[in-house]
Amino acid sequence: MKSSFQQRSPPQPQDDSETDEECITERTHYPAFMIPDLFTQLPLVRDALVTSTSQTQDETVDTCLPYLAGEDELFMYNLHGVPNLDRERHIKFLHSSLGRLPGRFLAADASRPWFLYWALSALAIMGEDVSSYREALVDTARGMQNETGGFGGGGKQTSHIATTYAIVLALALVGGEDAFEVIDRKSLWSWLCELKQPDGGFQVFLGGEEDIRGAYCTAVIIRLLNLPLDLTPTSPAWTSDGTVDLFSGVGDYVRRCQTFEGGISGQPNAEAHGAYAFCALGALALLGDPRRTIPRYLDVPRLISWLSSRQYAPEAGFSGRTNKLVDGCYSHWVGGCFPLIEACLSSPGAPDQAAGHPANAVRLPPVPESLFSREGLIRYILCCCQDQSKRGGLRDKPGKMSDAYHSCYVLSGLSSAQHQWQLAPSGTEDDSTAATVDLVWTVLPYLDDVQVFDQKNLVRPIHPVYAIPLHSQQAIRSYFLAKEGF
Ligand code: FPP
Ligand code: K
Ligand code: ZN
Repeated sequence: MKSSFQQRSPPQPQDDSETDEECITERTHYPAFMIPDLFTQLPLVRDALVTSTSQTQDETVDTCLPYLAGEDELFMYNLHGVPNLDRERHIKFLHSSLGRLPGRFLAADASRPWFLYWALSALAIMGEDVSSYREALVDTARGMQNETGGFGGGGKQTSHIATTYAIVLALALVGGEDAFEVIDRKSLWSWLCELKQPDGGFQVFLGGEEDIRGAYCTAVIIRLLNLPLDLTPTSPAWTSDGTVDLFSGVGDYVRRCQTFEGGISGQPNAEAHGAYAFCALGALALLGDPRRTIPRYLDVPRLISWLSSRQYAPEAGFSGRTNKLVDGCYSHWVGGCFPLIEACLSSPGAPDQAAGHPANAVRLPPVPESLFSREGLIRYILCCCQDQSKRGGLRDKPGKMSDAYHSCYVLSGLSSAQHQWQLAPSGTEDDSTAATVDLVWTVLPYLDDVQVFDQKNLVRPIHPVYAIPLHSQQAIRSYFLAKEGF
């Protein structure tokens, strides 16, 4: 891949006036030099059957190619054919998304905690200090909390695991005691116990559907807030012998969500989707040392095969499921699975995987290099996912409007592509101890690849499990670890 470049030389100046400094700085783009053919040409082997699926796929390639080939008029491309991350515009877009929103957002009222997390997270990834939002967020979050535990989208709205997860992450992002103390941990814990089901999974709200989002969001909340794992006697999963806790059966629930394709579905016996792959890995990584829990419950080689199939050429971004289109948000949901898997496979002291899933009876080899094309994902993100107009923000693909959701997950994916995480050797075999929960994660910029972006485009690392910066995760967890009782 690296040897095959499209050799395009910059145009030679026609006369003297073309060479003066001013003319060059005014030019809106440079011809791309070093773009591997992989990202500018259709795949060599193509299925001849034309269907509506293949047609929309071809249209998507047509839409993306000019951006990937360095031909968009509004971008300034570097010699690799990659534009800069337009931080200034994205930051402006995200700050204004945290202000008053126009009336058409009324329909999204129940998702207000999400909008807060998405915008704050995107800003934090770009290095912005979001603590100035603390006071406003504390006020807003108070009004979203229900006495019965959990947070809804706003005053008097039903508590939902996803909005609770989003607001907890948002509070972690702004940080500080005032933000942490908003959360009524005792009622939150008893509400989670009500959501816990006898089959190991969680309902997403009382009486609502049970899916893998419930397992991941609950695990994140429990760990960040250092909640007890004990069940209340009124929990649907409670047993009198005291053997069942909030984490019992979660691993088996996740196992039942792995499909024949190798990917993960939202519930057992449904279609594999990238968003749920991230939830599955995240949930398992929070049960204990992910080097043991992931291979114990998942067929890792098949999962890696499915995850890898989500990255397309020439677009180089990820799709969420088989036969669907690339979309910037899967840079996180799918792309974000790789740093965690890579860390599990390559960190020194990784335990013998042969003890895990039967399919792993053959030990997985250590990963010598990236399990996905980081270069490709970075190209898709910087070339195709930036709104290059005044509006700013990041998007699904060219032709789509930018929004806070895509800004958050495109930037999270960029962070995953630019970094490499490692887990310190773990000394204990007991998954339930705090020692395995507080594993030591370290991160470095990813260096073993051709770096197609300029150094100033490096964004902040985000934690491969909690999807917030490491220091924010550590601050909230250590705050609640230091607390006795509720
Ligand atoms: C399909 O959308 C999308 C899904 C089936 C799952 C969406 C779920 C999430 C993005 C997040 C879940 C995680 C948490 C932590 C709450 P589509 O049909 O519009 O898109 P597609 O064509 O790309 O599949
Ligand atoms: K989509
Ligand atoms: Zn999307």
